[in-house]
Amino acid sequence: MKFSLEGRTYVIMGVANKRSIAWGIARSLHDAGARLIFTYASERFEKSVKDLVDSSLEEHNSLFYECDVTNDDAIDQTFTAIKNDVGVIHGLAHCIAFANKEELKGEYMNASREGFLTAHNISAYSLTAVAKAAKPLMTDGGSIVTLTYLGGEKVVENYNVMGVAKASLDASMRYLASDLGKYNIRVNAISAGPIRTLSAKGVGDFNKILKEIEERAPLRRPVTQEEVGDTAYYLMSDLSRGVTGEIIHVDSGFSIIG
Ligand code: NDP
Ligand code: N5H
Repeated sequence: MKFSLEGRTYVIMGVANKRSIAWGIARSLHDAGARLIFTYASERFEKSVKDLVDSSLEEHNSLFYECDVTNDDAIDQTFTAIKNDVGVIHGLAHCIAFANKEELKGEYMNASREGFLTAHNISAYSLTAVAKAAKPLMTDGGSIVTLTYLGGEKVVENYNVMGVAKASLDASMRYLASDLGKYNIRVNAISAGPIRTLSAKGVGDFNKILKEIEERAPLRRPVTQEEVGDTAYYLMSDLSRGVTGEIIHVDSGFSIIG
């Protein structure tokens, strides 16, 4: 394979279950021969992530670490442990977001200060915090990929405070790309179309959202975790060596429709 990822190690943050976008990324990178390091928010997810990896990825030599991105000490400890255990990493996939459920309906104007700060803390600041912690491990250069959504660029019903947090995430991605380019570390975002994951469960009217994609998106169908995974593979590989500070829409073309 011309762009094999054999001999390379990638940190995947945000696998909750087999429907997670992070899991689509993990499988694409694994298929290209990469070694994977998984992080999860708390110990209670350790077994389910390990079981998923053991039962689904052939001949893996993955490693697992707990990392709650709201905690600076936890981030430091995680990346110190990764440095001690593997030394160098070649990329990181940040697939983490959270907002309180009550913020994801009605009018944005009603966002509480606490809800606003929680969404920004977990969904936007965390990229900057983990990029800073990962940088010393990327001594061969690297690629950082985050997951964003159209609601950060345009107003999307019910997305509310998450849209404002994604706008902050998108801008953080560009500033990080500017800071880290001199170390040959690239930073990009994938803007995914709606995918039914645990996070998407119970928020908004997902069937209505998917119906609109089927009727109006150029490709007339929703995207899959695999399609997002393959774009992450492109961004992690040398195929994308000239690309940084970019948002790639993997959304069946929906974002171009007015
Ligand atoms: P998942 O529910 O599968 O993943 C969300 C992840 O966020 C979970 O693994 C969760 O970890 C993690 N997380 C939440 N809080 C924390 C924390 N404090 N520390 C560490 N991890 C945390 O959903 P998706 O795969 O859909 O979401 C992944 C990304 O994709 C998000 O950024 C989302 O905004 C984005 N996205 C999703 C779209 C969709 O339609 N699904 C569309 C566009 C973008 P845990 O389970 O361990 O709590
Ligand atoms: C316009 C829409 C639909 C309405 C808004 C959805 C926003 C979703 C994003 C956040 C991340 C969802 C979220 O935080 C859910 C939590 O309040 C409750 N869920 C949990 O706590 C579960 C158990 C854990 C695993 O979830 C997290 N996140 O930790 C947007 C959709 C069309 C697209 C979409 C779903 C975008 C997106 O950013 O995820």
